Amino acid sequence: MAALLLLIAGCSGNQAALNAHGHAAIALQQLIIVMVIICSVIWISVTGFLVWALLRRGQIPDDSVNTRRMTIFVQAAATATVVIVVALTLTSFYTTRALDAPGHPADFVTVKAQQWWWQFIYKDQNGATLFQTANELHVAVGKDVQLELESMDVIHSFWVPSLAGKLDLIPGRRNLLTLRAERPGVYRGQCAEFCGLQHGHMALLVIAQEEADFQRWQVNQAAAAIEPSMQEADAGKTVFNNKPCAACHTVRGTPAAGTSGPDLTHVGSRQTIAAGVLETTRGSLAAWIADPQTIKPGNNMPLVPLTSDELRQVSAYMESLK
Ligand code: HEC
Ligand SMILES: [Cu+2]
Repeated sequence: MAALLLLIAGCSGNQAALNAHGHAAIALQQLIIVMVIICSVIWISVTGFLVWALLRRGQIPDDSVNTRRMTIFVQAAATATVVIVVALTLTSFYTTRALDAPGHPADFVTVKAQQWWWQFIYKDQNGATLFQTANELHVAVGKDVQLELESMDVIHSFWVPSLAGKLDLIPGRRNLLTLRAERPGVYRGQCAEFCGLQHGHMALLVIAQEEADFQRWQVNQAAAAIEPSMQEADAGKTVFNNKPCAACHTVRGTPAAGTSGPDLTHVGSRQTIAAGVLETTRGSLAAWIADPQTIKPGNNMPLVPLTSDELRQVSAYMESLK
């Protein structure tokens, strides 16, 4: 009983296929429920017959009437099996096919998975890049967003269970997934295909916002980084650009234009850093920059030696990039 309760408890929260808030996830949830109900009914009846047969063992005369009844029963059961299997197959086929049908996407995002973080490139209708961000996808409630899934290295899998089904990101291929959140909220996702050491630390958040909030967010993300107003953060900007940081990271509006790490133009506005490993705070930024390899062993950001003053300044700068 306790185990059952634990299992059911796992079906709530913001990362659960049975707590669906996206059109695709809702369709899949209905499919799961139909399958579970039908299979449960079958399992219970088969077990019931088995128990009945065991209890009545030796009590039913082996005469021609019973043999005929048995034949009819077996034929009926075989027919029912075929009908149910075909019906379930068709239901499953048409449900998943409906999810693949091209909708009328309002927004377009290219998702580039890499060990071990998610790059999100927002594009306009014509495929021109608007801006990019990392590990945090914002969408407008009720609008279809077309995700173009690509991988920079190995196979990853994009799965936000409360919003949609799972789809792989495969090197050299382009997979399309349409996402539509029906309710505002923060939905968690996770890479769902083992992709190396830090696969377990490759999470993402989908933040579904009302249209006006989403527009405001987009305008802010598309803008260049704000100039630090505090002296400490300004000193941090200099440190950032003089150290190897700028070779890997872009901060739009500054000389930093590296592309191998996440775009940091608005890193301070994101809820988490390092693909969901730490909540974004001044302290966690400092901890990450001081020693990324202890926090996420094997990840592609090396330890860059800094003095304690430089660390303080550079983390103030990162935090200021809202
Ligand atoms: C060799 C390239 C490289 C260098 C040099 C580098 N980084 Fe990174 N950085 C990365 C990569 C790759 C990640 C993503 C790691 C992950 O989540 O797996 C990252 C992540 C980050 C993040 C978290 C971003 C997010 O949204 O999750 C911050 C902040 C950051 N780096 C700041 C810095 C600072 C400050 C420096 C210089 C002291 C620096 N980085 C040097 C490659 C680099
Ligand atoms: Cu993975």
